[in-house]
Amino acid sequence: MRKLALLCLAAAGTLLLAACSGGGGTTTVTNCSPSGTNLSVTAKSFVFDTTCLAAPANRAFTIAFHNEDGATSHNVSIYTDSSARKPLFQGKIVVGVATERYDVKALPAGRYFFRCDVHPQMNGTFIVK
Ligand SMILES: [Cu+2]
Repeated sequence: MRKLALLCLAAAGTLLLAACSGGGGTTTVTNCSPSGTNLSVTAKSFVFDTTCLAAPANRAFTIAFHNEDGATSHNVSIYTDSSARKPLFQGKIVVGVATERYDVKALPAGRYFFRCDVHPQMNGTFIVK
């Protein structure tokens, strides 16, 4: 009986550790693959629901951008890299809960960067391939 209780404690400890190192469930994904030309991303509680977006190379695509933060401005912009100096696309800023469909021109294959211009800490990898 005592042995079982100890085992359970150990298991609980491991779970707790796993939860801590996982950063509360938000993992940074830096690799993903395109599946069609209709992309979608949601901003909620000042984070995007993904840290990786992907689009097919040399084809125009759309991004359905959902802002779920009331009275808050967000957008999605794509830059050549994380310095955010050279924009490839800058999405219209969406204020409050709304959805905006962005039309993005075809991009050559590459590994780019996306972010919210209002909150640069909201960002991720943008893959075109
Ligand atoms: Cu934002």
